[in-house]
Amino acid sequence: MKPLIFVDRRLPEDVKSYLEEHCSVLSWKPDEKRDETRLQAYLTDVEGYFTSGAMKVTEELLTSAPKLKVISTMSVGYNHFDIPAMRARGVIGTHTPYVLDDTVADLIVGLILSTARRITELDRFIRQGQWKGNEGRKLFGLDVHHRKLGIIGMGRIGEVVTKRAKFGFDMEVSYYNRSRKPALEQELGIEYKSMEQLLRDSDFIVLLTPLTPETKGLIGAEQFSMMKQSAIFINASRGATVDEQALIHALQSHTIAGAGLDVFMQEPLPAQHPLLDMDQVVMTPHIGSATEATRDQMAMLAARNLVHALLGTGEAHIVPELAQ
Ligand code: 8YV
Repeated sequence: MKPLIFVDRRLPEDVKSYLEEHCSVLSWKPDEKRDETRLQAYLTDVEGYFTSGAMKVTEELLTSAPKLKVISTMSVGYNHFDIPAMRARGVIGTHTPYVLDDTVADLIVGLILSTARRITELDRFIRQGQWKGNEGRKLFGLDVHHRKLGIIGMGRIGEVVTKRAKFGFDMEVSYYNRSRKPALEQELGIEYKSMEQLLRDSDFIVLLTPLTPETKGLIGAEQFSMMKQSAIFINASRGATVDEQALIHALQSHTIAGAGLDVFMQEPLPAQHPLLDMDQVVMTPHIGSATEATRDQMAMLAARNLVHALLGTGEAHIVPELAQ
């Protein structure tokens, strides 16, 4: 008998067919109101759950799904998993590494360039009819090429950002990571620095560390105070890795020059948020991996992870904390 699963995302046809070939699939009905109570009702008898970063896997949700064996998230980040609760129940969690690295790296480069060269701000400037000519130095930005890039959290995405930065923009790249990576230092010609040194030296600081209890609020007032006044801070990890109030203060007080942000404490960003008034901030609505090709690959990988982990028929990308 095929295992019963619940899918709470809309999926491409080929991914749907693949899942239906191996599983009995439940999913939201068109126009059905999606809330916790209904979700928990769907999960009552399922062995597999296909989800994404938007849905928190809580103790309560797990309690409502006593037969659950595998949760497959269509995201590389899995801070929405309650790891201890899943471990206690023997529920496997899988995620989608590798397939989104280049796409996220492209967006990070976009945020660096847009912030340094004020692309979105100056786009607004033209649209608002402010371009009269003879602007003098008013529209000048900061160079990206040959500047210093510091990456905090040197995983796979950090590696591809490094390649773009070094070989595309002749940047000098340094990194800080929990564990040092000597082979990568050799291969890419990058330097390991303490977090403090990296913050003090870098023109562009890119935060890429996953959100864990250890990295929550990793960058706060003290860290911003170490950055150059001309520094640009980029966050493409999770909103909660940064103390957002401290970031707002650092921007308002010109402790740093600007920020490029794809992630926020609260998503969607609430109306009247102080970041909305800052021209030196470029924001995107958590779209790091959001291209059609990459999201399709993530969907198929998440589907394979779910089927493989449920049926034991192949490799599944189990999140490291639950893999042992
Ligand atoms: C996902 C993300 O791309 O992959 C991640 O960790 O940051 C998310 O944006 C999104 O949940 C799509 O499923």
